[in-house]
Amino acid sequence: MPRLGAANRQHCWPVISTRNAVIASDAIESINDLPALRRIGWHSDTLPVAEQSGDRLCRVVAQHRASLDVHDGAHSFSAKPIPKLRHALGDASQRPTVGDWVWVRAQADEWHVVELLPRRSVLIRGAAGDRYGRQSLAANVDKVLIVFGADRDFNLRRIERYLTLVAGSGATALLVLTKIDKFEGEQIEQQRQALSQFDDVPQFVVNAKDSASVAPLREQLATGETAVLVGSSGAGKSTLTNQLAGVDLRTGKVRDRDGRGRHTTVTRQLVQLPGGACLIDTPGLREIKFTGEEQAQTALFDDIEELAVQCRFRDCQHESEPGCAVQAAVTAAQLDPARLQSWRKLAVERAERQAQAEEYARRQSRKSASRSR
Ligand SMILES: Nc1nc2c(ncn2[C@@H]2O[C@H](COP(=O)(O)OP(=O)(O)OP(=O)(O)O)[C@@H](O)[C@H]2O)c(=O)[nH]1
Ligand SMILES: [Mg+2]
Ligand SMILES: [Zn+2]
Repeated sequence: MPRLGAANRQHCWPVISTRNAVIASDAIESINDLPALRRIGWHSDTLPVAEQSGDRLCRVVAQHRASLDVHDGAHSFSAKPIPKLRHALGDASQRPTVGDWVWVRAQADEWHVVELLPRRSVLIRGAAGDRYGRQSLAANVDKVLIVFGADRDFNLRRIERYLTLVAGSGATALLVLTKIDKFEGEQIEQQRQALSQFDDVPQFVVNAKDSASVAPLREQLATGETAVLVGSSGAGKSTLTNQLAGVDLRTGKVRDRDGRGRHTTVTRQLVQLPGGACLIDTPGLREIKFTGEEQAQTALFDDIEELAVQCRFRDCQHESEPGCAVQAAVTAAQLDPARLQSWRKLAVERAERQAQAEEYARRQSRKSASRSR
């Protein structure tokens, strides 16, 4: 059996290489231990049955190019996904990602990730680039914390994009405005007001560097829950992780010129909070691309959708049709035209991605049909 690292009691688990670690005396007993696994976010009162004795149920806690760091409730160690999981169906979102539950098996003197368990929730975005592709950002998460700074990072349209992405994930969104200590109260108040359009999404306004300021956010992260932080580079995700978890992840300066971060975090990583929740820090996203599978937004634009059903024509495009309730609201200054524009743009984009996804699926099935001929 490959060697295991000694049990790690810290909240942030430095991963022990399989090559030069020591065998922990409790390594065997700790295997598939329900209470231990519940402490790292396992949600059920029972455990699935292992295919082979010795298989270890683990959670993926970090993702590297060719390997994963996994945790079995007592130890963190490195394991390699078997080829089937590395190239899963050509769809990258089906490969194990941080937060996933996997079966890990000892083979020769290495640990291998042999199976991916079904996900309770997963945050997926369209992969960067033109080709149709999907990338999962985090799996089995309860909450997605959308983090943005009160500086030039503040952008309502971008928040709408994140909310759209989260809507299809099975997790709940929270908004976290950071860096409020750097700006006048008046500016923060304006931003708060602007955020009131997302009034059904819980909101937190914080100085990520100040423990008292993040206390209300900390209360949201209950024992056994998993949350993931997403947002642009420089938004303060790692600063928040450090504050909430009491760890010391690298954080980076933001460029004065344009307020952009420097992509300091490069790997996704799950850490445990003292309160018993798990938190996943992620690298800043350059692009929020849809997969086409996001659910049509009901809550995000419910004001517009409520108006739309009042239009005279069922197929009203809300442009210049007579009896258009949406245009009437814009004229009466009850609806921000930028929001209307955004609603349209997101719908068009989702439809385009959906068409791309269908085309991709057709091509894949043609390919597999010709292979089986
Ligand atoms: N004053 C103040 N500075 C903050 C706050 N949040 C983050 N910062 C600073 O903003 C910079 C970027 O923070 P990070 O935590 O590295 O940002 P990140 O979102 O992890 O960025 P990437 O890892 O690049 O995606 C650092 O210099 C932080 O100290 C805040 O609430 N107040
Ligand atoms: Mg970071
Ligand atoms: Zn209309």
